[in-house]
Amino acid sequence: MPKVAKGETLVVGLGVSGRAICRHLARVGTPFMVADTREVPPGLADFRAAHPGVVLHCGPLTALDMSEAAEIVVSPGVDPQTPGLAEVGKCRRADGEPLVVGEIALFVRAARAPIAAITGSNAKSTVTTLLGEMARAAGRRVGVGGNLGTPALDLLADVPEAELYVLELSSFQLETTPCLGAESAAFLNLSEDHLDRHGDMAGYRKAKLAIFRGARHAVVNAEDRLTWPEAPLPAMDRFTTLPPEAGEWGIASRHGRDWLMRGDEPLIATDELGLAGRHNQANALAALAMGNRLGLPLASMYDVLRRFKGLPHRSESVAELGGVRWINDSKGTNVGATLAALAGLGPTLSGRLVLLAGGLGKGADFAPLAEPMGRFGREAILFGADADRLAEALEGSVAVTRVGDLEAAMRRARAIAEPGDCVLLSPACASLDQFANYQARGEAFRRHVQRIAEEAGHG
Ligand code: UMA
Ligand code: ADP
Repeated sequence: MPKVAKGETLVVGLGVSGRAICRHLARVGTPFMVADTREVPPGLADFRAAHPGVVLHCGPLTALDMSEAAEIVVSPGVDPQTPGLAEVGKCRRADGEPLVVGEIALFVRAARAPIAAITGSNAKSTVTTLLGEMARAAGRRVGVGGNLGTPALDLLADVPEAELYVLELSSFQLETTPCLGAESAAFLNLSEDHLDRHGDMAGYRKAKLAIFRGARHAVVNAEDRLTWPEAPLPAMDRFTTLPPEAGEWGIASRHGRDWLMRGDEPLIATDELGLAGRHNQANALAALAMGNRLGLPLASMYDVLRRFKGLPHRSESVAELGGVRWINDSKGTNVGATLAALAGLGPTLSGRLVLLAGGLGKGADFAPLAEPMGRFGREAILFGADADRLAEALEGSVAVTRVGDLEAAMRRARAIAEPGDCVLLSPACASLDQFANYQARGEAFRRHVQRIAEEAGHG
């Protein structure tokens, strides 16, 4: 049986993170070998070129003897319960640290600047990008990445003089991080996702709560107790979309305008924000609370909030045609994200929402969509693998039409939308039944809107 040599580190996975782990170990001079459960892992050619001579094992991990490995570093997509790994999951190294860790454990060991970390079922990328931009606007040398963009370990080399790291962290990454020690850690929200890996909501939440281990400051959602740490931390800020209590970050009306507030103090009017929707106002508040803790000046944070229009595919305004807004929220890949988009955009419209949804529902319960669709919806136009399950959940609350694909859904939307309405692609589902990924689905939406604009003579 092939064996990890005594004292060598084993890297599991040869995807984006796995290759970043290899680069890091090579830089710090730690001897390592690599394993991937797939016969032909995706990063093979890259790996061979970058690390000639490093041993690679492909296939089941049960066929590899790990008994003398100094450390095992698993990629986020690899379940620590995978046969072969599960058996060594409880082992400790001589220094008492767990034998099996993830890339973020290595990052914490090597980083020489404070870490601001963001997790949640939704809005991680938006808040991470906002906070990173705020730090940049304040003149800080900052490395921004993690689950989004650049893998965390690559930031150590890309931004060697960093004064701050802003990391988006998934439950998969947190599950294998023994102690993050963040200067500021935010847990934004919790809704069903990734239950196939974590078993149930309790397991999923537990993985995410690891963001608070060793943290000096927490940012949590006042409206969702499940985001709160179980043990007290040295400092904590709470955000809410309601009028805030003393010390909280929230939203309140003053002289006919809504304002982001800290306690009684108005900060910036919501109509000045580049981002649309109530859910994004919550995201802005979370970023402000973290930035404030990190000592970023309010003025430069407001500048960013005015100019940041959001990331592509997240409640992204694509066009306004004949009084109808077309919004691409293709990243709405779970029910929680679509609920936020409905509740965030619905109240801002003079007309109603035409929702385009469907795809792979990952076994989720769609019932919570019925109430906001009843309140704000004109029609739900459904396509893809789980259209029938969605229809079952929505019928009786709002008009429902089933079509074959996104393009047909958009033709139908164009026919029924009235001025003041918003056509919202927020599928509440993964895209993989009809598209390569959520980006391809969002690009298809954008292309069809462009065509509609040209036909209507707007283009
Ligand atoms: N895999 C195997 N065998 C292996 C190794 C991987 O079958 O030995 C499979 C995994 O089960 C998974 C796929 O390969 O289906 C990719 O896994 P990976 O760990 O190699 O993934 P990476 O390419 O390293 O990308 C990971 C994150 N992916 C996951 O967590 C699944 C990326 O997040 C992240 O950007 C990247 O590291 C850099 O840190 C993506 C993601 O979908 C965007 N994240 C999930 C989400 O946001 O919901 C958590
Ligand atoms: P993540 O990185 O966690 O997937 P993103 O910022 O990419 O988060 O946004 C993903 C989806 O979540 C988008 O469809 C977006 O509309 C939705 N979303 C944005 N803000 C919130 C929020 N505060 N609560 C719930 N969903 C949100």
